[in-house]
Amino acid sequence: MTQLFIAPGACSFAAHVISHLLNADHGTAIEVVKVPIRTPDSPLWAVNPLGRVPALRLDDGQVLTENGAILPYLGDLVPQAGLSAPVGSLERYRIQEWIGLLNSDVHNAFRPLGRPEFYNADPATHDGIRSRGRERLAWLLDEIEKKLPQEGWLFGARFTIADAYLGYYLRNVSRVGLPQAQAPGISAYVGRYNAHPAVQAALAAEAG
Ligand SMILES: N[C@@H](CCC(=O)N[C@@H](CS)C(=O)NCC(=O)O)C(=O)O
Repeated sequence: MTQLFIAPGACSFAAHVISHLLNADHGTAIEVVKVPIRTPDSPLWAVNPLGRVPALRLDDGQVLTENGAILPYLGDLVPQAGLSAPVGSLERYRIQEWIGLLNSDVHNAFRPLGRPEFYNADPATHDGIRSRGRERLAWLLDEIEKKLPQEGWLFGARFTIADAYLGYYLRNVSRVGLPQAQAPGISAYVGRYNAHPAVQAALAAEAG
C-alpha cells in the first residue's frame, strides 16, 4: 500500500489534498499517515532521514521525498484525472514552473517570519530578519497576484497539482498577517480553494 506521511498544517497539505482527490474520485487507496514533526521520537525519522514531510512510501517500500517529486508523481498516477499534463506538452512545464517557484522562493520566503533563528542565532537580530522577510514575501505575493486567474484555476477549469500547492501557501498569507491576503486575486483564489471538496476533506482530516 502507498502511504503518504503528512503533518497537520505543514506543506505536505498539497499532497494530502491530491491524495484525497485521487482516492475519492479515481479509486486509488493512498493511506495518509499523520506524524509529528520537529520531535526526536517521531516515526517520520525512520521514513525520511531529514525528518521532513511530505514523504511517500511506495508499494515496494521505496520512499520518495520532496514536494517537487511527490506532487508530479501523484499527478501522473491517474493521467485521466487531469492533475498534471501530458508528457511533452508545454503545460506540463508550466505546472513544473509553478512547483519550482513555490518549492524554492515561496517556501523559503515564509521561513524568516517563523524561524529567524535559521539565519542568525542572536535573538537581537530576529525582528530585523522577520521584517526583511515580510518585505520579500510581500514582493513575491504581489507578483503572484498578477498571475492569478479571475475564476477557476491556474490552468483553466481543472484543478492541478500546482493549484493544490499554491493554495496551501496562499491560505497562509492571512496567518502571517500580510495585507496581500486581501488582494482581490489572492482572496478570491483562497475562497475557491477552501471550498474545494478535496481541500475540505484534507482540512477535516488534519484537524481531527
Ligand atoms: N524541500 C522540502 C521541504 C519540506 C519541509 O520543509 N517540510 C517541513 C514542513 S512544511 C518539515 O517537515 N519540517 C520539519 C522540520 O523543520 O524539522 C519539500 O518541499 O518537500
